[in-house]
Amino acid sequence: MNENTAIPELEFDPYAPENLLDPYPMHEALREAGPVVKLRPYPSVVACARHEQVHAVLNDHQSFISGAGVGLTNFNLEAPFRPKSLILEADPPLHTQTRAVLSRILSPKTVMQIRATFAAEADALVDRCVAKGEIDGIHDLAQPYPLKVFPDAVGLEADGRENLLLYGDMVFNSMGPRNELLARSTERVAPVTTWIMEHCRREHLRPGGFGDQIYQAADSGEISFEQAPLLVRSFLSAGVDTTINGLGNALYSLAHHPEQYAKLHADLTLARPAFEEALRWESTAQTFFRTAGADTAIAGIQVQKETKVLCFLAAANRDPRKWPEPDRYDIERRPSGHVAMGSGIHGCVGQVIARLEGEVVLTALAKRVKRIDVMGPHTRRLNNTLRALETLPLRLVAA
Ligand code: OVM
Repeated sequence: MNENTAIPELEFDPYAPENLLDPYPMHEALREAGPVVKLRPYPSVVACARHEQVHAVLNDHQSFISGAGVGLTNFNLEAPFRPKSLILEADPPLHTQTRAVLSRILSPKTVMQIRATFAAEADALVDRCVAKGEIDGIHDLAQPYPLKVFPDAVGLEADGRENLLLYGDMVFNSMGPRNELLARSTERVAPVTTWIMEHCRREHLRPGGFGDQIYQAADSGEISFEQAPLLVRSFLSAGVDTTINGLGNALYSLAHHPEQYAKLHADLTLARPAFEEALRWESTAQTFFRTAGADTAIAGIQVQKETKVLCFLAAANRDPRKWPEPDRYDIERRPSGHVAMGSGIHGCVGQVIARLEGEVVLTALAKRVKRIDVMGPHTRRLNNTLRALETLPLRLVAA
């Protein structure tokens, strides 16, 4: 008897454009079908969409490894599209060493040091947006802010930063299937990768910045000099597209919930919770995979070694088993336990920086703007992993 006959199989392709545009009906169907489901278009994958199982998989890094990649491709069976990340696509003990270095650089103490600069940049940018009145929430705010403050903090020169956008798009598309989206974003893979790897070298990094601090860890022997540029690459891969879309999704959430924005405008201490709730409600990273490192089980269902396990973070974040009225964007909900930044040993290492960016941008906005009007339809940039907006026409009504 094949025990896997018990697993419901659904027809959904999570990477089909209609499901990327509006994933929520699919998420509900996947959650309701069972704790573990199969997807007809991806026969070698098992998927979890309920909070309990997504959380359990992410918190069992021994059974569900990252070293075989956190996308659809199993790197034990197929070559990765780039040398593996030393933190994202690694398991202990390697992961433990590299994570220690990055988490020290991206620490709460660092936040104290950069907070004033990050807040001043947010104030200046939001001032310019308010002066314009009508803006594109993505191109005028959500995109330029992280593209300025984070590479500045890493210590990257100003020229060529558009490469970071192209690279992020590519990295997050590469975690899905080899579809049209991946093909289009990899058309320019060679020059973009060359630019990125060149800018991971110490001579391109401002002394004292986050990038240089990785090389300081090599100076002290904590990591090797061969590892340093690949760890800088992790900053450049994960630090920009994620926060751009986190901010974009937060603007979208607030613009479409004027009563929630009014609460934020009246009480600036809601800036952080409003950003957090946007992460739950519109999860920037919709999906991550793990790989069964040995024969194991999820919710009592057998999962064979090397099976890819698709975790629907965004579905877990709207699981009614976990959240009352999950489809409501409610900035007074304290959504602790959401998995938008993962969970367990691989949980977002840059989370304190991401939350700082969210807090200072929403605070700057709420201070100056009494109402946000939606001026027309938004458009989406489809990506195999990210929930991303292309345009978000808004009017900012000054307070
Ligand atoms: C990395 C990396 C790339 C993309 C995402 C990510 C969400 C990490 O290169 O380490 O974390």
